[in-house]
Amino acid sequence: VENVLTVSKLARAIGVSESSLKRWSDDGTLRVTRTAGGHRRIPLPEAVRFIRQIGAHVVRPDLLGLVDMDSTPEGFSTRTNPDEALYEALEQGRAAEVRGMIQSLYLSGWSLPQIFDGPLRGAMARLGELWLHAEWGIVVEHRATNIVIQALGQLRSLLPPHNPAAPVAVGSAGDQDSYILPSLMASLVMAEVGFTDVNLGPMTPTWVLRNACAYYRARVAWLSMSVAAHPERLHQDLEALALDLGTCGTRLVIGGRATESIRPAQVPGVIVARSMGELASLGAGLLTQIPPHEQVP
Ligand code: B12
Repeated sequence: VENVLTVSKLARAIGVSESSLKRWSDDGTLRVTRTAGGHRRIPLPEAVRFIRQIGAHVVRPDLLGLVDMDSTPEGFSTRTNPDEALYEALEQGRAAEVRGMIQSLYLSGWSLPQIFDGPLRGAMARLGELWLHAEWGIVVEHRATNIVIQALGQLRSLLPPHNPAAPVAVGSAGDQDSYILPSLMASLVMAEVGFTDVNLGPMTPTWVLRNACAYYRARVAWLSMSVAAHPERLHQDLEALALDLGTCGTRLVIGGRATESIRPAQVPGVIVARSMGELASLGAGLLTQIPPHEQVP
């Protein structure tokens, strides 16, 4: 069911008066829809956009339906460095708290790349050290990965409404690559930039990615590379993929921890990015290059 708010609910959620919200609605800062009877309604993603824009502080997240935010520690999103709290919650498997923390960062104005390249990447890298010292570390990293998947799924419901006419970006991780999070993050980043994102996920052979790009007439393809078990073969695969995608007008962006091991600089037609932040900038740049008649208004 779509989460749609009344003015009174949103006002109480962020601790402002209903009349202020109505003023913001009248000057266009808050975009409302109207019921048949003329009452203002605010879809949750618009409420989220508005909260981020004016820097509002959410005092009653439950009224927005974001109940997990109630389990985040007091003052979490306003701390300059939430890395430690996020790491601890992930390490101890406190799923609701992690989901709430991620929502809280997003609502307080962090961009998706800031969350992904910062606290999330940092926490996962630290968790990755644990198995070297104790077997339990393997439980922790599996559990943490799945908690982050939940958090990312929730984030999607907070993104601005998707325009079905937006150009498509398709992506995956390679056929030997079981890592779920990097491609999932790339997908959300492309969605936030304004693409229709299609994530094929881990263990995807390059020919499958190529077929999907052709089917969707993708403008952009991303390939996440966390594992390069056979760098030579991967290098060749990438060359062939870049060539094929080039002929159908799809730009190929690659990134991930294993990128360097395949000498990407020597593969023509491949754009290398080091972070989700770089992917977002590239994506935004590529969107502006789309011919005006194909652009979404
Ligand atoms: C979770 C995890 C696993 C899980 C994965 C679950 C899953 N299905 O996703 C499981 C348990 C399966 C696993 C298995 C293994 N793992 Co592991 N794993 C991790 C861990 C802890 C987190 C990975 C993760 O999701 N990180 C979060 C992502 C988002 O971070 P990221 O990859 O750095 O991505 C960022 C950038 O690279 C970039 N980026 C990524 N992709 C892309 C794509 C594009 C287009 C762009 C622009 C940018 C970009 O943006 C991201 C955000 O900033 C890492 C630690 C770490 N450093 O990450 C170890 C780690 C990667 N694993 C490691 C190892 C050794 C293994 C195993 C070999 C263990 C074993 N003995 O079996 C196996 C091998 C699996 C395989 N097939 O290769 C080592 C690798 C060491 C090395 N030098 O290669 C690490 C570093 C842990 C460690 N310190 O020892 N692992």
